Amino acid sequence: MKRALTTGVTGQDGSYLTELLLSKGYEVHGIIRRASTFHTERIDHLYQDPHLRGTRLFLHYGDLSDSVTLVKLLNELKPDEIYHLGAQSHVRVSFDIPEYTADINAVGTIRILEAIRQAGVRPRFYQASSSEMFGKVVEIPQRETTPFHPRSPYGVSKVFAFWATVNYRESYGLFAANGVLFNHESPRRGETFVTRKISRAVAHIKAGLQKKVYLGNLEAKRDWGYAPEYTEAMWLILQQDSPDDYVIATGETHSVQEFCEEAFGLVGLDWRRYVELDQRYLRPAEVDVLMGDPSKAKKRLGWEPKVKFKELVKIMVEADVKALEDRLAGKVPAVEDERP
Ligand code: NAP
Ligand code: G4F
Repeated sequence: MKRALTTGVTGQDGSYLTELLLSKGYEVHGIIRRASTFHTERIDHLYQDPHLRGTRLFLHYGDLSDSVTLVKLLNELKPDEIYHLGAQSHVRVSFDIPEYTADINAVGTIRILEAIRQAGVRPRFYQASSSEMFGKVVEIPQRETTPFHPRSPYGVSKVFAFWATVNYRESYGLFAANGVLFNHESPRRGETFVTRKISRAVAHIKAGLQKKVYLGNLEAKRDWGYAPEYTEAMWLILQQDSPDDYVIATGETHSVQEFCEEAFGLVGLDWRRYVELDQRYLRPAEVDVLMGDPSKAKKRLGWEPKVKFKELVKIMVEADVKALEDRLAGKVPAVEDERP
């Protein structure tokens, strides 16, 4: 039985990846941060499964700021594969907390890579790199050879982590690989990312519980894919004969406004009546357009996206409408969606 260690196990991608690895027979160990409230709702269905609990899914307290624990866990667990997904992953927030973002995303990656060396283990290592590294893009579509020009502390931190991964591969012969993933979404997407903010707002507005949704730049364009398919790509990247870096994307790009049109349209509403601009959601520097070229992943990994834009919006809106209906049926009070 293969053993995987995952950082960011409580996040969107961590939860889908854990499902995938368990379905493939892996023993999965996840690192979670201590919090004052529960924050494992994305993996509770797995952790509470009586067939898995304490047998194939294990959670360990740790933090990417704490190298001692990382070394200790690697020594104890000796994993075959490490999926490094943990990060301060919000681009807008990275302008507010740049030092923390750099510490967790950039130095945190070095901490894990060094922990691997110090523990004397040879796991395969996956780094969750990001299309944000392309930033002010010099070509469309972006591919593995496109130069980076990050536009946020988050993007800068991910460029550091990308090159740290390449450097440990070249310096120490580690099987260390980057997945350069373009935006990927799902009903488990964090509520402050734009797609989920819109799909939740559509559900609340349709139910008469919210009047408006306040957004920033509607003209930004993103290459949005479906998260469960992207975690499959992560796994494939670590199953190759040799480590390499791959762009994972749909090859399409759509604006935030198009997302609004499609999402409100699905419930018969005109988005223009409900979407308002709030300057607070604008960024000091914006990434105007992202569109990836996944042809290397198709050729080498046999990976191809199946869910495209319209189906993705439908999956997310339908999930939020249903989740709200279920909550209301259970008489759980709905919460107005206006978080930073
Ligand atoms: P997410 O939902 O925000 O999850 C982030 C995870 O990192 C959470 O489990 C979080 O734990 C954990 N984390 C944050 N700070 C930590 C710390 N100091 N120590 C340990 N763990 C910490 O992000 P995601 O969308 O699943 O993305 C996964 C990874 O892919 C991230 O590295 C992200 O930057 C990268 N990425 C994402 C996309 C995308 O479109 N989703 C695209 C490209 C790259 P808590 O639950 O405790 O907060
Ligand atoms: O949903 P977003 O916050 O995602 P963003 O900034 O593209 O970052 C996500 O994708 C990256 C991959 O490229 C990941 F690496 C990263 O971890 C994260 O998962 O914003 C998308 C676009 C931006 O242009 C933003 O300015 O939507 C625009 N936007 C407009 N109004 C908004 C809003 N973004 C947010 N979060 N909230 C708004 O109200």
